[in-house]
Amino acid sequence: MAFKLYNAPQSTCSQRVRFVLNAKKLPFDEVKLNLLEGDQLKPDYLKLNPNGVVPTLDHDGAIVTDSTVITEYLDEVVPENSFTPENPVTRARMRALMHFMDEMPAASVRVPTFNLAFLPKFQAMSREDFVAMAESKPLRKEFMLAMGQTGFPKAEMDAALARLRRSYERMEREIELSGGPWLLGKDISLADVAAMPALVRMYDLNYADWQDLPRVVTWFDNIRAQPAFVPTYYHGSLLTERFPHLKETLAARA
Ligand SMILES: N[C@@H](CCC(=O)N[C@@H](CS)C(=O)NCC(=O)O)C(=O)O
Repeated sequence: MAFKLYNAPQSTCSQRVRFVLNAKKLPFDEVKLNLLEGDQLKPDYLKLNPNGVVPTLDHDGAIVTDSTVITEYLDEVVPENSFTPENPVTRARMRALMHFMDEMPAASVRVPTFNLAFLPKFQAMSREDFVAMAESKPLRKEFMLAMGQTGFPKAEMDAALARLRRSYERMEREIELSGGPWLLGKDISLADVAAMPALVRMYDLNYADWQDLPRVVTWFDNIRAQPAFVPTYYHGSLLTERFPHLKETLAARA
């Protein structure tokens, strides 16, 4: 059984898949795409993933896309160290939470990420090059054009931060309801994995706005203490490791 993962070190969606592969101790070849250089938009890659995003998993030649789908797929083909509850009702709750994570924290985190980390790269481009790059993105064209070369305005940034805050509050309630320490109770599940990268990203950006939510604080400590965490977040996976300018931006904000 051979796994090849097309991904990017700093990509939050990729981090979900790396975590599950590492937790299951599955060796995998990693193809690292440079998203800022547009590797994800090259014709050969678009044949694998027409959305022009990472991650994409190649399992013995079978192509699987979309991070939450990939993590469920991995749990099906390698059920050992399962992340999926056996009870169908709990399993449905897990899937509903995975959808929530995609719609709320995972989507919202893009605004601070692009504004704080990636913007200088786009500002250095000519207007023509920037628009051509934005227009070539199958999924994110409008997102890129809305950001433009000046970044998302304050109202957009505030809205993203508010959506993130509501996501942490929802997590706090879910952990309380299930008895914790994980979202669905005593066992870690794919819902926790789906949530993880957004919180790690916001922590890295010095916006860990959940310190008054004790269950989320413990959840965050617990997920970072998982053996799969360190190999998943190898050097270069955090934005502050990859973009030296960020340290100054974040210090100026403090
Ligand atoms: N729903 C997709 C979203 C994938 C996604 O947005 N990937 C980002 C990195 S986390 C990407 O490849 N972005 C490339 C781009 O914006 O051009 C998934 O979960 O796999």
